[in-house]
Amino acid sequence: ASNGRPWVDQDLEDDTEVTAKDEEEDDWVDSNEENIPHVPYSPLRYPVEKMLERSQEFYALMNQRRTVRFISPEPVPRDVIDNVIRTAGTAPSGAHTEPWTFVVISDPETKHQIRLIVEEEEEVNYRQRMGDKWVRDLAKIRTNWIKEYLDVAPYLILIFKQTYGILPNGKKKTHYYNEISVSISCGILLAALQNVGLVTVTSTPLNCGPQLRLLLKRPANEKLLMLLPVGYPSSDAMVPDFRRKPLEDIVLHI
Ligand code: IYR
Repeated sequence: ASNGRPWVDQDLEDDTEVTAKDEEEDDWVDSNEENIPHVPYSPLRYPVEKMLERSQEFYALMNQRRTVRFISPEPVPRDVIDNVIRTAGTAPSGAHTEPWTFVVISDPETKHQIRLIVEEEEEVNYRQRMGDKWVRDLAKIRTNWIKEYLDVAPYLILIFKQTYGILPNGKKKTHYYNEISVSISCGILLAALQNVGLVTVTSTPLNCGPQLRLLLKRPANEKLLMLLPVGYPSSDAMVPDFRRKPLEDIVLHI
């Protein structure tokens, strides 16, 4: 299916990619930015001691991150959310196309509409689509299709990947590696949330993308990649007592 689109890695391909047929249709343009200047770059360099200390501290911070499904309704400053999304927008992207849209929902009615869509689909997911093995594999996490956090969290951030760009003149622009680019951006977003003491659940609601896209009036080139409810953890939040693999089990030095 990726014939003629060498930037689509077959291992990463899914049915939300632009198809070869879409491409034939019309109106694709080349970048006309070949004259962008190149400028010197010399960021701060740390002494080795400082590097060690910073690497240890950042690891300690990130190692505290947990997926939390119990989110407090307490308000979170909008400026913090803006900065977290600015940070996510620093991710690298294929040919610097920045193929992401972050939709931030605080409106209670819209959050509730999202909850209704997600719970209806998730009930079918758990009862039918996922199958017995998947549901058994999830038992240890104690989840089900009821997602209270979708009403309760002060913000829902829906991250869309732009499968192609649309220029002001209506022409289409290729968004190389859009899925991995937006996924990296989501990872940076998770780190930025952790950095300010907020929590989330990295949810990828199965079969909800099209309905949520329509609810939020997003264009057809945008596909839902992730839905993050964001807030402070509630005071009685619980998480499974998971352990992480030790370094020896995840690294190979050659
Ligand atoms: N999307 C469902 C099911 C689910 C799937 C996986 I894989 C998880 O790690 C957790 C949940 C839900 O959100 O409940």
